[in-house]
Amino acid sequence: MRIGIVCYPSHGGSGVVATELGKQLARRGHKVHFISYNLPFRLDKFYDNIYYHEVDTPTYPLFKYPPYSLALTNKIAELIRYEKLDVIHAHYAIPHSLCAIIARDIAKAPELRLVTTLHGTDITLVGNDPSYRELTKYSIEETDGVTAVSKALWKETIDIFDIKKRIEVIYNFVDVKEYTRQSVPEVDIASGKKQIKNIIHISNFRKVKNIPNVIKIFHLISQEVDARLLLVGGGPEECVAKRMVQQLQLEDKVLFLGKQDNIVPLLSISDLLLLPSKKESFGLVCIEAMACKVPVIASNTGGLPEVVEDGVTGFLADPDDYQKMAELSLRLLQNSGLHEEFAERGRRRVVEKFNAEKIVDQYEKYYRSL
Ligand code: GMT
Repeated sequence: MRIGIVCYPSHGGSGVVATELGKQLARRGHKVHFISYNLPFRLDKFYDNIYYHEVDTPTYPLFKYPPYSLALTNKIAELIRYEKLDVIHAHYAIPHSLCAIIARDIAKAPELRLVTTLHGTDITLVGNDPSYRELTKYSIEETDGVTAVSKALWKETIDIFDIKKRIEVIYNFVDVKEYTRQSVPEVDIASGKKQIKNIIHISNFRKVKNIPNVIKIFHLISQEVDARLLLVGGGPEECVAKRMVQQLQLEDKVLFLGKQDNIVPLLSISDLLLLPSKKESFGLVCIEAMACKVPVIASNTGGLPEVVEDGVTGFLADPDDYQKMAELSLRLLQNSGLHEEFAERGRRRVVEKFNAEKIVDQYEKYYRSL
């Protein structure tokens, strides 16, 4: 098939899933065309069967805001004609889905199939805002196929937008050959003491990630065990985190590592992942961690209970209950046997349920069914 993938190129779950899906489809012989305003960060080298089309948004003094959505629509229409695409897969409803719908009309290609994958914030935060609500509902109803990354997101979408259309749940995935625990001797040495516990949090540091509770959980953990906190990623709540770290005098124990392209080495030296998000449709980082044998302490919201089995591959608690999350963390950190069981089961669960091979089969089958 000739497949166009429209996605956000930056660090963030939806862009990562879109890029990894494109890479896997290209490996299977499909021609994959990425359309975005920047090269997706995971397209780090030349891949056979992958093409990248950059959207340029010319501006003019009259335009208060650069009209990216229009430039994107134009680019998609051009590609539909020139590359004779069979499928356009839009990741994130706003504005990608609508741009693809209009582009199909412009290119007069009714046989082209449009697929939208809903990732979470496009529905629960952005799409639900009255300024975008009508548009989001229309996009969902007018694309040929819609998928959601968890049952929780599927249900939320139907409830919020009163959608009658069938929405297929296709879970996120990782390449389990790439995401596997590695030996990272140079980082182990840098930690000075091997027995120190590494607690990791990886996110875009938005409010929804509940960053203050990451720090509070770690603060309680660090009173009982020798530990340090690795904070990976960056965003608006970073300054909140820095202030709390200072107030709690944790400067020696918390490392702000910024955005990282390759997180496997960091996960490989980690003992626990914290994700106390207020909302989370899936939590891609949980399967990345579990694949690297890192148990997860997360909140019991959204799609997280579908990803992390409570008491089996990690523990779940109310996002506000940081004390319970700290207690559960310590239960794993202070019992190496239990920790190992959770770590092994986490890896097994990802291999069985969230494995790229299996999930990409589902997407391929879904395209063909349309
Ligand atoms: O985590 C974020 O806020 C970024 C956001 C995105 O659009 O990249 O993530 C959403 O999509 C990911 C990939 O499907 C999911 O793993 C995240 O759970 C989801 N984020 C939220 O629902 C808050």
